[in-house]
Amino acid sequence: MLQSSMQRALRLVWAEPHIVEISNYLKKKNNVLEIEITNTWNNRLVGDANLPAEKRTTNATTAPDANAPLMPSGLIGPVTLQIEDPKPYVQKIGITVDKKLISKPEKALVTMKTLTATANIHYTTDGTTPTEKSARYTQPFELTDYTILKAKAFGKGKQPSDVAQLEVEAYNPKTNGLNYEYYEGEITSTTDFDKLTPLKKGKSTGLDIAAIKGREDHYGIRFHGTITMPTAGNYTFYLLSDDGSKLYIDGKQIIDNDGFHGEIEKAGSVELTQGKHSIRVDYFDNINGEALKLMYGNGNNKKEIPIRLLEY
Ligand SMILES: [Ca+2]
Ligand SMILES: [Ca+2]
Repeated sequence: MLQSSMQRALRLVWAEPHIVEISNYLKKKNNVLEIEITNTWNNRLVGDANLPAEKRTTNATTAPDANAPLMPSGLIGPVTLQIEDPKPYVQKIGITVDKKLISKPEKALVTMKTLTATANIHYTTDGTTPTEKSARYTQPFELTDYTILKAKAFGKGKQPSDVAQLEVEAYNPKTNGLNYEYYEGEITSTTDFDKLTPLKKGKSTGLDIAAIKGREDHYGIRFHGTITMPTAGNYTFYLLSDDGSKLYIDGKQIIDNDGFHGEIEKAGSVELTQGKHSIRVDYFDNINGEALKLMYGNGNNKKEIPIRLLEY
């Protein structure tokens, strides 16, 4: 006899196979399963034959006598809990792309794959979670602009895969990037720029000092343009440089990482509205190594500023 923790008798089993389905009786935690074993009715009759008539609980017309041997009884084997496998998951999707940064009008070729051969992959390009109603992936396709790809695979009799995600960056080289002025001299602070005349001016894809510098040491670059904030919020900027640098947004100094030093990162926060803001980064290298990197974050994320947000 099996009993659940609610003290409900589940079933009496006395013939093979000794299996009881208990799924419908289980609650989430702390189930107590008790198994009570009774003796065989043959042994009961032998036992009763040894008792005075008024104490017997059985009444049989033919019964073994009091000296008949008892039959083996009790738990006849180990008790096991059989747990069926839950529905298997569709294998996760691999998304690959031939380029993660598109310089328009370049295109990126996207390929998706799951090892569950019978599953269908569905995807979105607007950041929403894919459903079986989303576009179905049938063959590699091209992207022409910034895209957040999300894909999920669905298979018959299986649970859908996890969502796979990939971000492809894109920028227009005609409009995205920063203007620069390039200086040379014995520079030990970005304030020295005011005393110098730029040797050249131009447009740069981001803060690309290697593409601009005319010599290994003793030069400075002023980058400027606009940055478009996708949403309003409190943004933290992180400016890393060797040697000195400063960040200005809307004409206001946000980070002072100026001076003659090796690679150092400094941070500064600012409340920004959605839309365009002027941005300026002053940077110089005195001697030895050089480095310049600007990252930003809103909350816990910290990433490089996408070029598509910067304009000349
Ligand atoms: Ca150098
Ligand atoms: Ca240096």
